[in-house]
Amino acid sequence: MKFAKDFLFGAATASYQVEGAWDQDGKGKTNWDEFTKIPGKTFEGTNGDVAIDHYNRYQEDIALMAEMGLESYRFSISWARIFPDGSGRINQKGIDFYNNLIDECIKYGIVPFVTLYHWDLPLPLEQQGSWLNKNTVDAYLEYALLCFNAFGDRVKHFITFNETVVFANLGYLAGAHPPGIENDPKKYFQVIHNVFYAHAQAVIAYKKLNQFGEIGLSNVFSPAFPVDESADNIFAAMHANQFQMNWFFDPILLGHYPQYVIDKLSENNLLPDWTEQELATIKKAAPLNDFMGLNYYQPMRVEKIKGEVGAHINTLENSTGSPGNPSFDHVYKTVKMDNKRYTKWNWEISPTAFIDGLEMLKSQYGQIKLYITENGLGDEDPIIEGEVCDISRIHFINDHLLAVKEAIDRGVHIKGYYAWSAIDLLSWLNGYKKQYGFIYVDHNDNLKRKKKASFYWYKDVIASRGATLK
Ligand code: BGP
Repeated sequence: MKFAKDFLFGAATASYQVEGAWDQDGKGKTNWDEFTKIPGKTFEGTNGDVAIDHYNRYQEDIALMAEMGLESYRFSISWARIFPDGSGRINQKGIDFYNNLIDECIKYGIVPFVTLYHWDLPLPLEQQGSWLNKNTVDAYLEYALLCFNAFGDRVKHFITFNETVVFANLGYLAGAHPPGIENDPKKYFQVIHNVFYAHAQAVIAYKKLNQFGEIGLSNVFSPAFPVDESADNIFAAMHANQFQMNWFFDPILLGHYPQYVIDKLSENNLLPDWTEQELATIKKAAPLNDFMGLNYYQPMRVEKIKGEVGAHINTLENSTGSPGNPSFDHVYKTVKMDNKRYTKWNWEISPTAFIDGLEMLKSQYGQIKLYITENGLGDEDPIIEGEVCDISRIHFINDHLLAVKEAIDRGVHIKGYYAWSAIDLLSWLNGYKKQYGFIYVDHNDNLKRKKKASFYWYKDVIASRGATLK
């Protein structure tokens, strides 16, 4: 039971969730710097002003990752460190920071896996309409090109965007992320299209540079399954997969949007404003896209709505993923089931659904190259006699890594696994009490780092290439 030598064992973070230093060395403000200051938007008003101060402590953090044997570190670049105004003026100190971070990884033989956009948008762009404004697409291309040119000699894996569905959904349907707009499906679909157009242009631009690296995008992977085998619920799952999966995977991998969703959107006057040239660019980029990143936490169990739609639950704890809400078009709702296991935040734990979903993906898209770019357990870790005993996390990652291996054995082409997260960090809406890391950060003691039980466990998994998984 060993993973291939070129399979990457990694772990991930994102700039806003770890860096802190929100105004240090010329960084511009971002949408999240503002949004988290609005009362009631985050758990106890937590924000990333300091986060875990990775900006100033990255050397210590990378040394710990190296000690764990991490083969690859997925992190994101904060656009506003490099372009404080979103475009135009360049802040050299921002470039220096990422050069140092990349060099530090390479010093230990850790492969840097870089996300260009993990939700923190320079504030001036947010104020000018965010992803609804096509100028943001142009600014993104300028930023992406700078990153390719500045870092592409050492970075051979670029992710253009992280989880479009999440920032579009929470930003324009649930109102829980910036810009905090509720129930506006027209804008929601427009944002997604603009982001995919930006992705396509970035992929084409990257390939022109001949840097001989890989480029792709990370999507949420939350395959939908019917709660039972009734025809209504099988239909509900098909509908959910079309809107939540195909709408996000088809344009990247096949170069066009799924006809089923296009038809539904045009019936309801919700089609994005797109041009033939934009659609042609998306088509042209698809075969150049090297991989798809999958962020898998849980599947969806869905049921067709009959009669009463029911209220939309929008608490901080559940707006990021626990079941119970109707789809925006009121066709189906996600359901918490009695016979399934859930985390403390009501996210289902299901390695089996992971395998089934991967099979589903293979049957639709063939043997595309995949990386699991996020997977992990959000928990409040027990501390016993001073030791962080995150045994539940060990079980979670163990079982999901076994699922990855099983999928590989069944012919799914997976080249790496990134646990979320390398180190405890800020959960966007749920503060610091929702932990994911292999390394604990003590917020009562000067952000001191401490290795958890899972740190030693993952170290053994990596060293044995998975042979120690049970
Ligand atoms: C993903 C995001 C990550 C991370 C993770 C856990 O959607 O890409 O940035 O936050 O979810 O989410 P949460 O912190 O809400 O538990």
